[in-house]
Amino acid sequence: MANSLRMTLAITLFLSFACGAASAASKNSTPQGASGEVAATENYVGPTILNGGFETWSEGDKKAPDGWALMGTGATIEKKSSTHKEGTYSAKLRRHGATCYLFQDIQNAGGHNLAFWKGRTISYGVWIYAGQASNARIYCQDGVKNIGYNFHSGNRGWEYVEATGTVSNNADRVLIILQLDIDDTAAYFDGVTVRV
Ligand SMILES: [Ca+2]
Repeated sequence: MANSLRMTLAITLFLSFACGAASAASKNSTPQGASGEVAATENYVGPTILNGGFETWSEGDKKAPDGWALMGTGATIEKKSSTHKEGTYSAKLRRHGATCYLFQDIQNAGGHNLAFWKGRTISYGVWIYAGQASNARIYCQDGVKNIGYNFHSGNRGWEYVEATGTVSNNADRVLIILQLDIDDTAAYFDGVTVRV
């Protein structure tokens, strides 16, 4: 009986050690999938926004790009290659009579959910080309409040406009919003990023 007990203990200890070693190995490596994508690990956050570079327009060149929604009476959106900052295309947003918005709820981007974002401080930004000050901006709305914003200076050039904020603990959305406020103008947007 005593020998049997000792054997069971030895096997248990061996298994715990082996599992611990395997666990430690997985934490310290970044395994590559067949497609070359980095598999999820403890420290890997994954994509935080979809089509942030406005390269994909499955619905057409004058419909909201994939992952994004357009809102605002009279607003137009257009895929543009003539003026872009990254990749091949940008999104040209034009206001006509009412404040307009191009927005994306990023709560499920990269397989995340609201729990991932709540209480998390994020930095987000976008390249904007605009010709009027205090008109084109980026901000984040979490259903409780706006968490940060920033405007383009209006200098008729590309500027990286960014802001930082902390998502509310009772947030019910995480909207990244590109907006044209006040005047009927147009602006180009490209390369939206969200860092956590
Ligand atoms: Ca682009």
